[in-house]
Amino acid sequence: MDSTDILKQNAAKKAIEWVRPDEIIGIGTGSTVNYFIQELAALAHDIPGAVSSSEATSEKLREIGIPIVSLNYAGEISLYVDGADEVNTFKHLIKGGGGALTREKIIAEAANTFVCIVDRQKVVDVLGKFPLPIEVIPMARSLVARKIQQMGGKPVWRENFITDNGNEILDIHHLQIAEPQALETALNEIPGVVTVGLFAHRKADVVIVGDEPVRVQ
Ligand code: ABF
Repeated sequence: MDSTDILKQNAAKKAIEWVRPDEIIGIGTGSTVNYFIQELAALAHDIPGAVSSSEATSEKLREIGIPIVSLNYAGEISLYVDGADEVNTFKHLIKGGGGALTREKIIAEAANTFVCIVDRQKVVDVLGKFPLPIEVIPMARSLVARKIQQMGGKPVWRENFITDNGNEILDIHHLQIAEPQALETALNEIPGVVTVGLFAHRKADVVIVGDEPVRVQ
């Protein structure tokens, strides 16, 4: 295991402190979350079910004996644990590097507490070095790309990638996101945009940074 993986695992271990028995939990996707699922295995008998953000996560949860439930069945959930691609000190996030941003944003919105687990390399002063993913309706891809160019971004089509919802992704380079909430609102107003990978309006409530020692923000 390399040193970044150790940091991810440390963050994942800490997040277990937020898990309460007998409550349905929301679980995201990615390598950091995979460490969280490993830790969750010891508590699986106390967890009635999980809302999952991807097929990959669902498979791992089934392996440890946690049933998958739909969000429509679960309603409001108390806890959502997920990773991110970048995090700032205000707990605003860039997510969607793995392409599952729409489900992730829906589950985050439904959760009372969103605990984000990252290694220290994901923490930045200003969001935007990591290209911002935007899920778009396929017929609107060029339109959305032109609008984003006018806003100063450089959209790159994630070719040969279709989301779980049948849509496409533009990754926006060259953004210095000084005002994350305002940018999220502006991007959401472009027709054809399904989900913006900026989580500023529904930001994380808690950020656990895998560091030496682990930091909770
Ligand atoms: C998901 O997984 C995404 O929002 C984000 O793109 C990614 C983080 O993955 P990892 O933990 O592997 O860096 O949470």
